[in-house]
Formats: sequence, structure tokens, C-alpha cells
Amino acid sequence: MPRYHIAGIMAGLLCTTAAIARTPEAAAPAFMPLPVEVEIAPGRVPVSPHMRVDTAGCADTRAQGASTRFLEALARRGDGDRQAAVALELRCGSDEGEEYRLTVSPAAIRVDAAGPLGVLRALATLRQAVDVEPSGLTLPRLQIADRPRFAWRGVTIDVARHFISITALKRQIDAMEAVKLNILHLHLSDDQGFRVESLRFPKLREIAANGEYYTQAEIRDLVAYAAARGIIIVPEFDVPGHSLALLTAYPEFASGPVPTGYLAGARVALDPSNLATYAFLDELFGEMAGLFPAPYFHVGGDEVGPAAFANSPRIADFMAREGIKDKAGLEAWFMRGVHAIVTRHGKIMIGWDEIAESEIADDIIVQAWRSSTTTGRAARQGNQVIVSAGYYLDLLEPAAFHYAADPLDPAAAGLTPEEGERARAHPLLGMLLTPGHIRQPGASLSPDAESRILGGEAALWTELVTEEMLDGRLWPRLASIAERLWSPAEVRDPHAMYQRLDGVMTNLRRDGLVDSSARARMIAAIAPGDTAAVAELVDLVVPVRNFAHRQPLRQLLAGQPITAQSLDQVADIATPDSLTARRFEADAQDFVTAGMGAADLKRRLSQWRDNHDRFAAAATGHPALAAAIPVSADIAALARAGLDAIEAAERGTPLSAERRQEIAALLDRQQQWEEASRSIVAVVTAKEQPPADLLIAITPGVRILVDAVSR
Ligand code: TNX
Repeated sequence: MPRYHIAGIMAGLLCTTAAIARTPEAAAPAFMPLPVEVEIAPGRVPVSPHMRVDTAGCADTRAQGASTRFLEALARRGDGDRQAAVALELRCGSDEGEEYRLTVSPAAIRVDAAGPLGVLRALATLRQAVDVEPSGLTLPRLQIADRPRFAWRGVTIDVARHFISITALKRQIDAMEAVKLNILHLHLSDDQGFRVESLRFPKLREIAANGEYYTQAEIRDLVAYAAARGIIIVPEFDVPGHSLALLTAYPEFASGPVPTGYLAGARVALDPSNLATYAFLDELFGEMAGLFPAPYFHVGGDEVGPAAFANSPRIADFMAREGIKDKAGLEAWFMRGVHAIVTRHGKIMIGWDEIAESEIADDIIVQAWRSSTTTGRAARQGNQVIVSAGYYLDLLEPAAFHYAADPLDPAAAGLTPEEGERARAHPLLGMLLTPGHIRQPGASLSPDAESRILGGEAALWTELVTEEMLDGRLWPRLASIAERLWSPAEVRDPHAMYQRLDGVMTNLRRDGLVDSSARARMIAAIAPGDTAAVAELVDLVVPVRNFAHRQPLRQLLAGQPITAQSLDQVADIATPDSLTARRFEADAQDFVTAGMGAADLKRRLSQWRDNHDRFAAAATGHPALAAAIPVSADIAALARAGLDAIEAAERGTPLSAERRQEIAALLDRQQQWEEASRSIVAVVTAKEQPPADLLIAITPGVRILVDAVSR
């Protein structure tokens, strides 16, 4: 049984006031992922960027690089007492395991690991434990024993929809190392672009990339950078669908004429009936496999449009000749050819869960994305599985949503059966819906099937994510998913997770993440006047979820002409989690249960109330902001409701019936806006979304205050 001496300490301390946090003993480290066993003893140990590091017991270059980075991270925090600082001693075995033990004592800081990767993980933990005190940098005395729950802990980043520079990817790799993620899966080709230079097929660069691609030298550099941090880069080249860019460059391999326009990619695919297609893929994949040393090679296989093969007499003849009954059979035929190619180039094939609808070879790894149902199905079938259902960051759900989804729960994610029914009845959704989208409550997995679940991958699809938005769309939510994948299953209290998340972000930003500075730049670009008033609003709202902010999709549903969406709206700048609102909610709860912190709550609420006039003035005449004026007005109204509730509580009288009614209507309106993007089905069937595609994140906190004086 894992021991969590620290979990209780942290939950107890971090929710109370800064007065406690100032005393050194109280500053419990914001570990994320939470290690398996942590024991913190009284007393602190001085460290310094100039401390001695003894790597003789672990001569691996990765471990040495990590210790250098550790010292650099210390230097960013300040200077230690060089004389007093203890030494860091690294010892490691020679396997590729990630298990480690860490001891911080007045004698030494000592890491014992199964192999160099364990040393990297130990140093990531150690970094999170450093604190700055008047005397300099220190660590708490501690003992940690730690190992990952899952071997596969990754993130998919789509660099096809929006290109992401190598610099930005390296920044994510640094942050991934800090939270012990070990797989970076790059979605390198799609309808919008083919993002790797090919020397064999130059038109992929000239025609299919719009000038936005990685050279082969850049790929090699990135792969080495990631490997040094214990991270494997898994390349994905999506076939036979999601391949419009490639087919625009090489139309001779297409299933028909290559279309243009919104969703054109759904109407064409690679031609499975053409032998030349396989020769082309053999050469292309051979070249790409040589660039990426990972043993894995992802070939997509998702979402081949219903009409992608329908208009080709040649394909129809081929199917008749080979006795292939339907589209699924044709895709299975194609994927068998692709599997042979990938295997010949010495790689293990990965594909999205559609490929497991047909019988597939046992050595193929399935990435489950539509729901946990597909996880269960592939695992029962005998294939290894990577779970992404439940971890889709582009749905703009808060961290707690993803944190609650366990990879081994075969009913964790997907449409509920009721949502499935509603989707079936909808003209567009009904067409796209498959049984694989629907979760099966009560489903179970045998221990054998469970053992085939390798772990999980968060996924960030970038239809609505520019490079500027990247850090804020990945983090902090990715840190909470990293904990889900590393820490024991019993570590699952969302409040405790949120209490650590602020500290985690502080560390990640100090070590390079630019989410908040990018957000400030985006605000400045649309708010030439009072940026502070806009920043205040941005901090209190979250974007609508589940693709509700995808304007072309909503235009399609409404039968309107499709226009390009500009990604400089408040909904693009606001993050899916407002940590400010979470803190407010926790503090409102403390006030209601223990009468604590009224003055501080009132100060915040007054500030939010008073922001409205300033925001309205700043927004006038600026279209990207003007849409949010009604949101700002509702924030002010909610703040007034919260203030009234606190004052009523202090007076010991309930709110007047009239005021209660007014506030109830205000809260109901927020509730309705929440419901409109509760799920993809809700989005598609909702009549409208809230102004500026924004939800107000302080609503739950205000509700707590109001409920307490409404009884
Ligand atoms: C489905 S997830 C896709 C992606 C899209 C995503 C979000 C998967 C295997 N395919 O290509 O970006 O939905 O729209």
C-alpha cells in the first residue's frame, strides 16, 4: 500500500493562509505527479547552484545532463550557501526503468535509480522540492520512493493544423520532463500540411507544407533534445484519410479528384486499390522511419470520410475482384498493407482505434480516442492500447475533468448512452456517430486485458490553437494528466490537485513556459486602452467547451457560409481553468463552513464588480472585446450577489426574497450557458452559446455564498 504522509500535510496547509506558508516547515513542496511514497522530516538542508555533484555512480550522459539542468534551475531561484551546501550523489543501474529512491539528509542528497531515466525522474522531483529562504536555497529533509504506474505517459501535439516551431516544442519538452511525461507524439501530416522535409518526395515540402515544415536536421536535433530528457518522439503520418495536403502534392495516389474547401479532406483518401500507393508509402515511410529512432511508427487510420472511396469506378472494381464487402473492409485491406510496410522498416505500428474495428495483427498498438469502449475492445482483442479518450485538451475541459478519467476504467470517457441516442437522431452527428463513440457503463476488464493498457496520451488538436496559444492550451492541464498517468490510482482528489497546480505553474514558468507572457501579449494586441481591465476579465472566464467555439462548425450547422475564424478573441486568450476562480471557490467554502476570510473575499468581489466600467470603456469600439461586454456585466452582477451574501451572513439575516429571486435568475442563466457546451451533443443541439463564447468561472463560488444565506 502506498503511503502518503505528505498528502494530508499538504491538503491541510496549502488551503490556509500565507502566514503559515512563510514559516519554513510549512512550505510543503508542490509535487506533481505526487510520488508513491514521501516522508518529510523536520529540518532543511542547504543547497546551491555550486554544490558538488558526484556522478561517478551513474556515468550516463543523460544523467549528467540532467544534473547540469538541475543546477541551472537552482541558479534561476537564487544563490545558496556554497560552504554549507551538501553534495548530490547519483547512483544508477543500467536498465531503462524509471524507478528511483531519493534521500535528502544533512549528510547528502542521494539518488538511487534503476537506470539513468530514474535519475532524470528523481531530479524532476527534487526540483519541485526546492524552496527559497532568507538563508538561501534549501530542500526539506525527505525520503521518497517512486515509480510510474504506467510506462506510456504522453501527449499528442498536432503540428499540421497549426505549425509549431522547434523552439516551442523544446519548451514543451522541458516542461514534460518536469512532470515526468515520456512520450511526445507529433501529428505530422493532415489535410492542412505535411510537416517534415522529404528528400525523396520534394513536392511534400514545395506544395504540401506552405513553407511550414521541419528540415531533417531539425528533426534530428529535436529527437536528440527529447532523448536527453528521457522523452521518445513518436511520429505520426496519417493515412489513408486526413491526407489532403499529401494528395494535393501527389494526386496520383488519391482515391479520386482532389477537392478543395472546408472539410474537403473528408471526401478523398489514399487509393487502396492502387499498387503504386503502397510503393509510395514504402519509400516515404522508410525515409521517415530512418529519421525517428523510436521503435514506434504511427500511421493514423482515423476518420476516413464516408464518401472518400465512393466515387471511383476503379476502387469499386477492385472491391468486387477481391471480395471486399464495404468501406471498413477496404480500410482493413489498406491497413494490412501499411502494417507490412511499417514492420519491414523495423517499427511497431500504432493506429487510431478505428483500425481495431477489423481483425488486426497482435503486434499493433491501438490508440483509443473515441471512447473507453474502444480501449476495452482493443485490449480484449489482444492488442496493446494507449488511452487518449478522456484526455482531449482541445475540448477545453478543466483539469479536474481529465484528472477524473482513469485509463483502466472501461467506462470513463465517451458519449453517454443517452447522448448517443440524441446524436443518432441528429442529421449531421447521426452520420458521424459510431458505436465506438459511446461508453458502456458497467463495462469491465480482465486483469489480462488491463495488462495490455500501456498508459495514456493527452491530445491537443490545433484547429483553434496557434503557437502563441500553445503553452496555455497544454498547461496546467497536462500536468494533472501527467499525475493521473504516473501516480497511484488512489491519488485522485481534485481539490488537493488544484491546491498544488498554482505552485506547479510557478515552477514551470520559471523554467521556461510562456503561457502567461503570451496571454499578456495577446491581450495587449486587442486592448490598446486598459489592458489591466481586460486581463482581469480574462482571468475570471473560461472558453465554452466541446468545440462550441469552433465557428466554422457552427456556421455549417446553421447552414451559413463558412468563414475563417480569427484566433484573437477573448475565448482564445482565456484558459479552460481559472485558478483564480478555483481559489475563490475554495475560500468561499471556508467562509461558509468556518466563517474565515470575509474581508479578503469582499476585497476580491469589490474589485471584480468595479472592473466592469473599466472593461466596458476599454472594449468600446474594439470588436474582439465588445462581444464580451455582457459577460463583464454579469461578472459584476455575480460579484454584487457574492457581496450581498457575505454581508447578509455577517448580519445574520437571510437575503430578501426579492433579492434572492434576482440572484437565482442570474445564476440560472450561467447554468444554462454551462449546459450549452456540456458535451458535443449539447453543442450541436444548443440553440445558442453565451456572448463571446465565454463561461464565467466565479459562478460556483458565488453560488456557495448565496446558498449559505438562502436557507
Ligand atoms: C478527430 S482524434 C481527429 C482529429 C481532429 C479532432 C478534433 C483523431 C484521431 N482525429 O483529426 O483534430 O477530432 O477535431
